[in-house]
Amino acid sequence: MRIGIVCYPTIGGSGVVATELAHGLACRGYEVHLISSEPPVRFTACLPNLHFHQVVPPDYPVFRYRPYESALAGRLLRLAERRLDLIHVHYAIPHAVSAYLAQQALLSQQKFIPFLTTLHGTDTTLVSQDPDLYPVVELTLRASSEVTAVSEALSRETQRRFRLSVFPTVIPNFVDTIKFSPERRDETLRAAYAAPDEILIVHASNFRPIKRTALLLHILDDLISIGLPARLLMIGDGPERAQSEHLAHELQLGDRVYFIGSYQEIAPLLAIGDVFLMTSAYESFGLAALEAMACGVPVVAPAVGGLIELVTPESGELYPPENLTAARRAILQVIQNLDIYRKGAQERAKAFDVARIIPLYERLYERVVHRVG
Ligand code: GMT
Repeated sequence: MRIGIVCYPTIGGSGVVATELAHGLACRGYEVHLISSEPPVRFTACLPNLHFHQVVPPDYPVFRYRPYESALAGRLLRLAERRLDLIHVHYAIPHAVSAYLAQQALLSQQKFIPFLTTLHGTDTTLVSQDPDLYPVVELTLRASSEVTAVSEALSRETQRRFRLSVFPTVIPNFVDTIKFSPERRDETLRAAYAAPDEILIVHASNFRPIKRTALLLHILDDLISIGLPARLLMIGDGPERAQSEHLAHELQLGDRVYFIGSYQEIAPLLAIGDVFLMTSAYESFGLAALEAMACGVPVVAPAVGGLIELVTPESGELYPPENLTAARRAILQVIQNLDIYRKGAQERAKAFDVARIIPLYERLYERVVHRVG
């Protein structure tokens, strides 16, 4: 089967899932075409049947914005004419629109190319709430041969908002438990950030407003004020990083917090943590939390969205969103029983191993292609 996978290249779970999926499918022998505006962060080409296609829309003085959707649609059409059996888009906006356009253009040649849409959260819960975008997303979700969501919570929420003929099929995020494992822990690396008797809290995100990164610093401040020798390692970059760094300065956190930016190889950084901390207002799944768990790092996170499905009482603690006292209690609970939670986290992550989840997509592809054929 020849599969076209469309995604964002930027730091963020949807691009990571799409890229790892493309890689996993290529390893299983499929011909995979990964299509994006630039090579996605985790993309490392090394398989002859995994092809990357960069879409660079032309510029012209008349354009205020480059016409990415149209260029992507044209590229999908050209690929579909010769080299694709189906298109799988990650993140509805604008990828599903481009896939739909390519599909319509092919229909005029009496050919049909099915497309699947995987929702990653903010595409249906936030962005598509714009009154201009809503009807377009609705149209493309209805035109998709299959719609998948990365958690039950997202599937329910999408259904509540769009009333599709069936609920989106749930296929959760996944992790390679060989690449992400406690064995990636390097004591020398850890010693660079924390002494053996200190608690190293780790966070990784794209610092978007939805991540509420300021709250992480307030939690750290709170822990220090009760005498806990804690440090915070902030991995990633994004719009609220500068603000967070400023807040850390105002709270006089000094070398208790490190902002280290983005890294392609994140597993060793996650693996040195004692707790993975999140403060998001919403997470459709929480891929970074899953990757930390696979490294044997328990998660403390707000009880929102897909995090409620991911974090079990054995693998971490959930707290009511924005309740910082509850977050502090949750961290203390975890660090007092660290060995038990470590094992629980690693065990829980195995349920989402790449080897279990990719076959769910394969089955879906088979169903779609046979329906067409
Ligand atoms: O979290 C982000 O801002 C990035 C976003 C994305 O679309 O790349 O992540 C979303 O998709 C991930 C992969 O499915 C999920 O693990 C994240 O929970 C989800 N983020 C949100 O829902 C905020």
